[in-house]
Amino acid sequence: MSRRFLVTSALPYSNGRLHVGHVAGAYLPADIFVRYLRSRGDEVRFICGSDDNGVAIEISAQKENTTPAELSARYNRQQAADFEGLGIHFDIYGGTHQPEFTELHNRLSQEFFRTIHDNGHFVKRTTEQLYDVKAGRFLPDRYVTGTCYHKLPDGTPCGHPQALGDQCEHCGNSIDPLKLINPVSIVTNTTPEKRQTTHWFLQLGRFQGVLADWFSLVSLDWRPIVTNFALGSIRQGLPERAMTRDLTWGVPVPLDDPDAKGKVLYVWFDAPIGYVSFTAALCQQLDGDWQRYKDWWQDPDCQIVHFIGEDNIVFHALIWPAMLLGTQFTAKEIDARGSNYTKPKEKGFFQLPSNVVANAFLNIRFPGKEEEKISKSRGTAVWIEDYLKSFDPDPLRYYLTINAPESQRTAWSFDEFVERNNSELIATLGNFVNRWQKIVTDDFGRKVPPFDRAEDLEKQLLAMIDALPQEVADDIEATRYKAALGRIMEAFRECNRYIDTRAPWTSRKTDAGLCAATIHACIQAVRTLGVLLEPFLPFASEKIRQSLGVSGDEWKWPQATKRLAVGHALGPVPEVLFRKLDPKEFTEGPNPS
Ligand code: B3M
Ligand code: ZN
Repeated sequence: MSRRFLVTSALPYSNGRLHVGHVAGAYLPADIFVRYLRSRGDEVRFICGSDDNGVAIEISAQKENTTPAELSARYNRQQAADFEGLGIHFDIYGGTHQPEFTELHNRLSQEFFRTIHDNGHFVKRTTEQLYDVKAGRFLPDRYVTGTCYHKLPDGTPCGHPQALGDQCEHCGNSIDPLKLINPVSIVTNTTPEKRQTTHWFLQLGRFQGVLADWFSLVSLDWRPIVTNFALGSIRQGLPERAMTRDLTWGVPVPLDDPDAKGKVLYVWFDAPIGYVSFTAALCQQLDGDWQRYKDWWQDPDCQIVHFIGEDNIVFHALIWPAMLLGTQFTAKEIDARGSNYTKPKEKGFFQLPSNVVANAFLNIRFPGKEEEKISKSRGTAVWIEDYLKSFDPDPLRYYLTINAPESQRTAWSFDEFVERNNSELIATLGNFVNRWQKIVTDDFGRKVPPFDRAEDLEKQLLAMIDALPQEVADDIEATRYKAALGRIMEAFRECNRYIDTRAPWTSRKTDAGLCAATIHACIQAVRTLGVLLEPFLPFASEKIRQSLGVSGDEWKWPQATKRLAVGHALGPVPEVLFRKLDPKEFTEGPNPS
């Protein structure tokens, strides 16, 4: 039975290049999931694009002495190329302020804002904000840094000296810039003063009960890193949050109100709507009707899955669901529900996500150094653009999956990357695919040999292989990508032990029938494993497919255990699947962007 999925990856800010930490967090796991769904025959739309609005882009443009439009167009193109190079194929790569997308994006974002506004979920408030006298402007969130005022779970102060005006990277809490200790304007490096300005505040507290009830329904299937954070925040109480900003770069506030003049939507208000507006743009391309986005977003039969990094949990698991509920219900209706969530059964309402899959951060370890955080400014990163100049995508996909920060931080280590490439991809996986190639060519003319002489050992091997597609699928469905790939690699180890035992290079002279059955079993094992590898290592999987002479249509999950018939003509001996790496290739140290 085919299912329908809308899968999104967090929209990268278009003010920087992508590094391995981004890829490990929100993009590679999503690509694995999408490739798996497609292989199964499910219907999927895979959506991404750049997050172009907001302060971060404005600040970077100022630093690079250019305009936000130029800066974001440049990085948007670079990011799209990086993803393609890694084999991460989105159905659309939009951008919230790219010329082809702005009109639809602004229209949908403004519609969201107006609907939520008319449903009574905002309170308009004049409050004090930090104002940079020297620059003559208000300082929204990210224009301010200072010392974090939050407490850590053990009750001690966080005290992180470089907390940003919207979020503290150390304790993960969101920040009210007015509460920062010793605030500093990043525009002029001066101490800002407080002045009055008017904004629209989303009343998140109103949604607490409904959100908690929703979590009690879904959270069993979600990663604890997400549910623990979300439920913890709900327990503490969700504070109201301003959804407008004193900025010019962004989506204009769509209200006929003099106080709205010169203001834009908060970037975290319009960014998740980018998922919707890019879906609409894709529907325009595919169906000639952008309104068809509703088939994906407002249909209870479609599952929406967001892939994100751990710092985005609050936005995807709490604020975004509150926004979605706010388009459907008035404030009174939410109040009347108390803490009772029911999934709408009929079409026409925005669906809450079926899953929000977050990964922890990836740290980095340079040879001979301590593990440290990936940092753009310190240059402690592996940039995708640089990586792809010298290396193939599959080894990176492999390492970032087998070492994925699924439940806690892990680190990219150069030595381990090389070691795993050489001992796992080459010595285990590639080796098994290659070991019997010469025999099948020389003795069997590259045709699948007979299986008549098979004994228990062959049957056991293939029984193990036959059970794999379901086991790997169960892991993938439960967002355990690392375990899924680990299982496939364990099967390759088992296959190597099998062929060691059978030693067809000997039996070809002593027992041609058993040799034939051995090679037959190896071919069928690789046929199955090759299909299961596709979501993880699509490039190697494709080479394996060609070497087996199997068509693309037959290279799908449901056919994974369909045997290749005796006499089936294999394709040519596969090209080298993985190149041996030398640790010396990675002697370089930090490389600032
Ligand atoms: N632009 C990525 C980040 O926080 C942020 C994601 C938006 S997803 C709607 O680094
Ligand atoms: Zn903090």
